[in-house]
Amino acid sequence: MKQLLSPKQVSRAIGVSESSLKRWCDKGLLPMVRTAGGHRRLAASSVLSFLRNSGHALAHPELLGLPANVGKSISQSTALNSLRKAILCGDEQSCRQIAFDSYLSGCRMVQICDDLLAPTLHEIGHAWECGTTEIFEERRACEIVERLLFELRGALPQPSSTAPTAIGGTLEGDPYRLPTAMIDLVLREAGWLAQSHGSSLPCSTMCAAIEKLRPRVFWLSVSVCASSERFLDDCATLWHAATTYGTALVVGGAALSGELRQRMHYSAFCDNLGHLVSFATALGSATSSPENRFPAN
Ligand code: B12
Repeated sequence: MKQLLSPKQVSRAIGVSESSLKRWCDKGLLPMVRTAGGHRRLAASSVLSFLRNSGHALAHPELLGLPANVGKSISQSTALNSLRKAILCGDEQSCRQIAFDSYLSGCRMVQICDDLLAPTLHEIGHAWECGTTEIFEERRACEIVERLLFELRGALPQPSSTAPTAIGGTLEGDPYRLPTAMIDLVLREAGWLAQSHGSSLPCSTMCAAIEKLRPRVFWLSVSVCASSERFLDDCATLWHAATTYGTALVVGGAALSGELRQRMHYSAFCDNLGHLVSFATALGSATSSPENRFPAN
């Protein structure tokens, strides 16, 4: 998606006159920035946010760098059914359209991840288990979702440099990249300076990241756990680093059984990304004043 747009491009994309657009800008409905040369520019993320809030149609989405048919209102059940079909046949453009239509229809990123992308991937996993889906279809679906997450991230405004920070990823031996990329996306939407460090990270480098970056939150996504003992050792090391630097350790993922959790320390466990966002929002407001930090017990 194009990041900065001229008033002319935006007015043509929305299908209104440049003077109407400037009026919206003057009323503060659409924030504008000026380039070093004094030219007016609009951030694509602000334009999308204006369209979401106003329900205004999009006449030429391609001028914003979006697929040509984006901008139709779509219900969640239609989105889910259409995404299932599109992703299985590798129709990436339709997947992109469904994701952006959902976003423009008012769906939050957290709903897109928890209620649209995750169930679609769960189904693909089930179909693979039953032998009705080929491995290549599963891998292709993952590649598509990874690219979509990256593009959806580009649709969000840049977080403020004073926003609380969150980092995270998966431990060595856990190759699952999508949950951690989704966490990055939903925390950014919630106004956090979030950055996924990806998958298969040695525990020592996670601790080094906590020490160097001093995040408010470190998330650990756990989709597989080959050795419980090694995993629990790593978790104890991570917990020690987190408490040393006043970082909240948030854990989640399909492989985190109740049995494992009973033997670990963490600040919060969440079943889904909606829970994570609620926790982060409470933590973010509780720690907005510097003297009110999360206690490191
Ligand atoms: C894609 C995929 C892979 C890909 C991943 C590629 C990638 N780039 O990520 C690869 C190819 C690596 C893979 C490999 C294997 N896979 Co696989 N895989 C999947 C699949 C289809 C989707 C996984 C996914 O991304 N889901 C989407 C995420 C977003 O959903 P989620 O994990 O449930 O996460 C949600 C919540 O748990 C939560 N959450 C997750 N993490 C966190 C973290 C925090 C902090 C919080 C708050 C919340 C949270 O929020 C998310 C959104 O709601 C699943 C099916 C499934 N049920 O998920 C099988 C699945 C997990 N795989 C399975 C299997 C068997 C394997 C293999 C053993 C296959 C093989 N024989 O080689 C290997 C094992 C790899 C290994 N080293 O361990 C089985 C696991 C069965 C089991 N119970 O153990 C599943 C369930 C498929 C199935 N139905 O049989 N797989």
